[in-house]
Amino acid sequence: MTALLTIIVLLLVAIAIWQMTKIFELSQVGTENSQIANDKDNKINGYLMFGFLIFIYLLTIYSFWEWGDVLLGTPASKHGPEYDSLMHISMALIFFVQIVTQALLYFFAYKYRGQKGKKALFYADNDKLEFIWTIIPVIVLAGLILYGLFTWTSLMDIDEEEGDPIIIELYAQQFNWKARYAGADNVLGKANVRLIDINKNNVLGIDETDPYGQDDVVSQTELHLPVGRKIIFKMRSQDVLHSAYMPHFRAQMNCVPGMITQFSFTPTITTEEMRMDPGIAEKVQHINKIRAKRRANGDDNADPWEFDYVLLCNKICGPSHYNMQMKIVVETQEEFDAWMKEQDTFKKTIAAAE
Ligand SMILES: [Cu+2]
Repeated sequence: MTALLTIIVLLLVAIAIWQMTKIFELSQVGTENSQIANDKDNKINGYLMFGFLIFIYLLTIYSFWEWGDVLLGTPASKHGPEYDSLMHISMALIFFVQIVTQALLYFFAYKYRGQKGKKALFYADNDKLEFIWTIIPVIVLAGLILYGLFTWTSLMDIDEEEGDPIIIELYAQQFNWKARYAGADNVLGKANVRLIDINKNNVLGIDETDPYGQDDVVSQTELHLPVGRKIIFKMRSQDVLHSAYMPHFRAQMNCVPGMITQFSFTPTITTEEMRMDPGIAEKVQHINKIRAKRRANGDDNADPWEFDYVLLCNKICGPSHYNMQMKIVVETQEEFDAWMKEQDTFKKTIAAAE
């Protein structure tokens, strides 16, 4: 019964809508009701084109004004400024081209809007014009690619013989990082995922028989780096694709299961010094203001925050990817040596477990 009533009600509503549209149509008699755009319609669309141009320009300016401070601040590695100039030049070029081409696009859409009696000009081709708009992008892009390649070669400084580097392994797994220092001999012992033995605390699968591995030091919580020393990172992954991302040092490299990837940089600013950086100080202040408010409301994540460098994962590797991180401490060589002294070597860890 209810179903029948519902159907009847729906039917009546449909009839009412149909009747109302009929009345609306009748009331339109006498006004122009053509589907073909007239000069007035075209003019409105022409102005709307201009309106959209202004909208995207304003949106760009607003985005920079509102979120400009979340861009990466002072680079903390030797190659950082070089990397930043490549980024800035590329972005400046993109913005310049985008501002000019968008303005031309919408200006011409307005200028050549439809008008009664106006006919499009048939213009087959123009070799000179085509040459110009081909050769300019070719030169600019080739220059940019060459500049990028030179920068890349200069950044990928993984020569172990030069500059007295420290070799550190970054080991990625769902969802944490571990760091392995090569020890006094500065050579990492062989390691394989099959040799992982949790009972012996051999979390990285270091080969117990390899003499190079005996003095290796594994850190599961913090990555300590001495300032001014070249560091060569060797990345491994236990399970899926991860990416070691250290934004303050302008460093990122994928961690691929079954192979070792490399990256190197020289940290130039200690954690203590970076905390004094005006950009960082401002960020910390801003976050602590938010945290103070949370504290007042009794929410969690409300403790005052202090800046630390961080190693993040930059490949979406699973549900806890967002929190896959490790604190990085950049300190003086003396502080680094003192920290290293407190760490257990692999040999000691194994002996303790047995
Ligand atoms: Cu990951």
